[in-house]
Amino acid sequence: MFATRICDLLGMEYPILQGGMAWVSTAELAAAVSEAGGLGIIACGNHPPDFLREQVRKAKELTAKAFGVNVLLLSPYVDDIFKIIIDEKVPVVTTGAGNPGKYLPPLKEAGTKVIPVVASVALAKRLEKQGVDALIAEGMEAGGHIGETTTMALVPQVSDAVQIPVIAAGGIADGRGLLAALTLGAEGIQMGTRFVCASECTVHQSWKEAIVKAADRGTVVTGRPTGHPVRIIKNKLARQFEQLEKESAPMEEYDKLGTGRLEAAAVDGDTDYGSVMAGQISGLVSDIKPVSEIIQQVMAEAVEAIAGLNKLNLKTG
Ligand code: TUI
Repeated sequence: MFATRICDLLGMEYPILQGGMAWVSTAELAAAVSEAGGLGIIACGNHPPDFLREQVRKAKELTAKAFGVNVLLLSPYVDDIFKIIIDEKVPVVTTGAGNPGKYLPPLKEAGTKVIPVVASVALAKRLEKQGVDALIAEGMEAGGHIGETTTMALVPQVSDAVQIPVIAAGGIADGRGLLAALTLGAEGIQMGTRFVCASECTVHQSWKEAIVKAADRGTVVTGRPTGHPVRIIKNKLARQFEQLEKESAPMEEYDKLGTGRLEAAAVDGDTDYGSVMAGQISGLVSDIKPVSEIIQQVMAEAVEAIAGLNKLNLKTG
């Protein structure tokens, strides 16, 4: 059921990727997702290269299945990170927050599948020409660093513009979202927020609880004037960012306010002044449970959603 080109490409049972979230997507979570039939992804964030090597080796101990690594293209260590990915023969790479074009030749040479996150049709077309294997079209409903277009508008436009498989991301946390994404032309989904609230996720419990508590308007976009908008849970830090915008504060003030805040949320559980990144779909996430249960539930809900559509008697013939 739902076996798309993405499943063949990445050797997965279900067309479900786990988002590569800095400070959240560790080897434990990634291995659990791959073991459960999806594709788990370790995030590099701004961590030094040794962190990645250790995480990749840990994931290899925890699962024999394929997993991926997400590279934040803004990282100061990006060149060394790609060297480790090639050296450790990581099978799949996703990239975020930029254009990975110049890194493609060595990755392709090494046989690594490359799946960049895009927030626009223009970048999607350029990257297809440059030979990437698939694309993740991520809407602004997502948590963390985001583009400007919604998933509903972006996914069909990217899907029409390229031949390679497209994975939808941003605002998806259940089987209805999976079915909707397939309807829009995607061949798989990536979920971030839903997997933060997995038992195997090593992030501080307070971050998970903040998502469970959040309602539909529980997140806000911070840092727009810096050119790097980031969606987080509405908290005291979010209000401080809002104040900077009101004062038209200089860019250095944003950097000063943001430094160390992601670590504070992930490690110390500071949900007041931490950068608790989460998507708009937080309001739909109401429990913390094992990865295998999340994936099985999403697949069952997608089947139910088809039955629901059939009840509408949509047949045109
Ligand atoms: O990368 C993400 N989400 C992230 S990265 C992150 S760590 C961070 N912390 C503080 C500030 C900034 C980052 C937290 N969340 N998602 C993938 C993503 N990529 N979303 C949007 C984009 C994107 C945006 C523009 C991809 C390409 C792009 O193109 C730029 C270009 O050169 O055309």
